Amino acid sequence: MQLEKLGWNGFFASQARAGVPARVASATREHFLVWTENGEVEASVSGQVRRNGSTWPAVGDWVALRPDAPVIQQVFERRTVLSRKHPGHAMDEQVLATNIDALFIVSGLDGDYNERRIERYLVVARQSGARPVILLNKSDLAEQYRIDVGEVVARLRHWSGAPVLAVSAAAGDGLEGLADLLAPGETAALIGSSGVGKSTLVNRLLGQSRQVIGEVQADDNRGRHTTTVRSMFIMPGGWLLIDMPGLREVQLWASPEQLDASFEDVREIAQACRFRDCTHNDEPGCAVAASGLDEDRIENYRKMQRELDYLDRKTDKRLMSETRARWKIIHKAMRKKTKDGW
Ligand SMILES: Nc1nc2c(ncn2[C@@H]2O[C@H](COP(=O)(O)OP(=O)(O)OP(=O)(O)O)[C@@H](O)[C@H]2O)c(=O)[nH]1
Ligand SMILES: [Mg+2]
Ligand SMILES: [Zn+2]
Repeated sequence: MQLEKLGWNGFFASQARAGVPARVASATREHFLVWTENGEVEASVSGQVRRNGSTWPAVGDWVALRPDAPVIQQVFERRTVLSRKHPGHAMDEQVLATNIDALFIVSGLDGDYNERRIERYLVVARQSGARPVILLNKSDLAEQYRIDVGEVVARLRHWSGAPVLAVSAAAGDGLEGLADLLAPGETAALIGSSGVGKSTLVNRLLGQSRQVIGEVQADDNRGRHTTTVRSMFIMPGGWLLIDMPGLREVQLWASPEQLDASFEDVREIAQACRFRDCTHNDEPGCAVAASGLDEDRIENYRKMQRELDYLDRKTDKRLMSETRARWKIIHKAMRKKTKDGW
């Protein structure tokens, strides 16, 4: 397997010192399957990487293996990082996947459909450096749940600025446009709640049953967390796709400024607020409150604003500034990329 087909490029080549380059294709806490030029091997993590408290490998990472044994001795600097705040009380970052170019935000057009959740995932995507794509799966069920697909697609396109596709992984509908969004060697990841059909999508795109599929509960259309390992697959078009376990909660790991990129409409209107530092929480002369924008969307913006302000106050400043430095690198790289063309 040529490394370029796995996403290898100059950014990683320039970091290569000793050892055998490999990409982490699947990761649990301690077990890693990595892909090298010579195929797939199981790898462990060297004592040195452990002791240094250096970056712990995640799915998508480029690493160097010891020449004599499948032991990860270096984790390369990442181009993009998909992460969230660690679930629970810890004020830590949890890395979900790395070096992804696109993030597929998957929702089911059924009883579990929730636009506020999509807004949240969009912030996660923007923070990661990957381009968001919204996938509305189970289009075959929309009518039964009285969801007007055309209306939903138009609204999401309007406020997300991202490509929005209504698809049915089960029936194989609407998937033609999907492959066009990725170039060969690029990597995408699937994010969404349990039961939205992420693994069904992987199997459908591969044309074979590689991932186990789970039933959803009849009352709330939620899944039972069937997928438990993050793993990467090579798609027929030559791009790579990471299937991930469904998330129960998505707390943000971002700076307060990061939020605004996902709420340009709210931001634009906010310029007319009487007070420059208006938080759009009942202040006099608040233009956002008076705008007629979807009240739920504004409330979700406020909620995430409070969440990020809290995170900003509580987080170890050193840690956060490291994360910010990384964002700067990512955004610089993105601007360059946009200039050069994708
Ligand atoms: N009607 C319909 N059902 C679908 C579609 N896609 C997936 N499903 C069903 O949704 C259920 C959950 O599918 P999975 O692919 O296991 O969902 P997942 O997102 O991978 O779930 P986790 O691994 O638990 O995160 C299964 O019963 C699938 O058959 C679709 O397009 N239409
Ligand atoms: Mg799954
Ligand atoms: Zn205001």
